[in-house]
This record gives sequence, C-alpha cells and structure tokens, in this order.
Amino acid sequence: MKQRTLKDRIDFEGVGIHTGEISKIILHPEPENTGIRFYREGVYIPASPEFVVNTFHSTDLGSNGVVVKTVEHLMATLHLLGVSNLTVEVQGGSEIPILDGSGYLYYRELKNRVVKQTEDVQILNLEEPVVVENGDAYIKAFPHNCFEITYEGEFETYFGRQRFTFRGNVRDIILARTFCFEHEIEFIKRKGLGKGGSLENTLVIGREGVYNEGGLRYQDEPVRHKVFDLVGDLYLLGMSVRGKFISYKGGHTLNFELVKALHRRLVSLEV
Ligand code: 5EP
Ligand code: ZN
Repeated sequence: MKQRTLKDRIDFEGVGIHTGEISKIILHPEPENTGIRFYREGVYIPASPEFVVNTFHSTDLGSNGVVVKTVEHLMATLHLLGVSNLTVEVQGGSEIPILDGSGYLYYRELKNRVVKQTEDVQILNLEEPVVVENGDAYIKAFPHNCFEITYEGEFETYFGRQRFTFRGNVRDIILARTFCFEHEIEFIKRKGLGKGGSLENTLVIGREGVYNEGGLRYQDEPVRHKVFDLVGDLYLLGMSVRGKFISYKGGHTLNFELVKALHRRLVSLEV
C-alpha cells in the first residue's frame, strides 16, 4: 500500500466539544514520510504517543505548552482514509471542530481529495498478544491477518450491554456520534468540559431514551463510536496495525496505554 495525502488544502470550521471555542482548521498536503502533524501558534505537534498530554474525555496533543484538543475523530477519519502525510493547522481556538459529533462530514469532504504518493506505507504486524488493563476494563490485541476491532460496553440505562465488531466497513462506524449520559453532563461541565456540547453534535442518552430528535443513527451507536475512537487513537502509531483488538469498557486512557505498549515494541524493532 502506498502513502497518501490530499490533493489540495481544505478548511473546516466549528465549535470544539469541550472548550466551546470556534476553531478553523486547515489541512495541508505534505510530502512522503512527513506523517500526520498539527500546527498551532508556530509549533508543530506530531501525532505521536510522545505528544499526548491528556486522555480524559478526549485525546489531546501538546508540545512546548501549545495544546491541540480532541484530535481523535479527525485522526480516525484519516486512518480510515489511509492519509499518511498531512499538516493540520489550527487557528482561533485550541480544539478540533466537533462538527456533527461523528467522522461523517470530515470523511465526506476528504474522500475525493485523497491522492496516492510514491512510497509504501509501514504496517505494524503484531507478533504476540498485547494486553492492557485498568480495573475490570481491558484491551487485548492479538496477531491477525487483517484489522478488526470489537468493543463491548456495559452501560447503565436501557442500553445495557452492547458489543460491536468492525471489520473494515467504514459505513459501520463513520456516522456514529460522540455521546454522553444525561446524568453525566453536570459532572463533565464541572470539570470544565463539554462546553460546546449540544444536541447538534452529541447523542444525549437519558434513562428512557435519547433526547436527539432524529433518534439513533445505529441501534448500537455508542459502541460503534467507541470503536471509532479506538481507530483514531491507534493512528497515533503513525501507521496501520494488523491485528484483532478486543476492548471491554475501554476509553482514551486505556487506548493510549495500548498505543504506548505497541509503540515500545515498534521502537525496539528498529535499530
Ligand atoms: C462529553 C457533551 C452535551 C448538552 C443540552 C443539550 C446537550 C459530549 C466519549 C470517552 O467521544 C468521546 N471522545 O472521543 C467522548 N465524548 C465525551 O466525553 C463527551 C460531553 C459531551 C454534551 C450537551 C447540554 C445541554 N440541552 C461528549 C468517550 C464518548
Ligand atoms: Zn469520540
């Protein structure tokens, strides 16, 4: 597989889910082997595990005191499109626009702009299982000949236990929106997060049903979104991974633990 970039620059603008700030992002095509990186206030921040500064409710990157919040949905979309080289310039606010809460609008605008480059991509092949855990939550990664992610969640409210397996069909996850439970909103707001949250960009789940007018986009939308988040966080490795991933109640913090474990293996393979 060849590396890919975009054929020309493209902008997006909108509110950040956590900061409530309006940002404009400009996606600039880049040559082979640049990787994905962010650019804000004169600082380049590579999309790489060394630059992760927060994993509470979002994955944020930072360098030299400059932070870019909530990169995971854009990263997931770039992963699904196989875009390997890109600079994401962030202006105005410090957060990637949430748009409709899913990857759909990014995907729709980018998919016809993706162009192949001349160099091959690198793919990480797992040689042995890798497991990360936190309490009863875990993510297990097994060697496998393709990329597969299963997410299982245990939700209070009528959602109960749900499980979804992604086997590469973008349509299965690209429309899945970020979500929160009604009873969590106050806690999230008290932490200074969710300031840009609204029914336009978040699936708000109550005791008896969802508050969004159109209802759910998939009957198991939250677990599909969790798969989408993991697709994004895994792309911090800077390459696709071949493997079977099983996440039980995972989130960004555990995703990042997995990424670090995989990254350590990668680094020890080089030399
Ligand atoms: C947290 C929110 C709101 C609101 C009225 C209507 C609506 C949204 C999790 C950890 O996707 C995510 N990460 O990638 C995460 N999302 C969040 O943490 C999250 C809060 C909101 C809101 C609202 C208020 C009032 N009337 C997302 C994974 C899913
Ligand atoms: Zn998300």
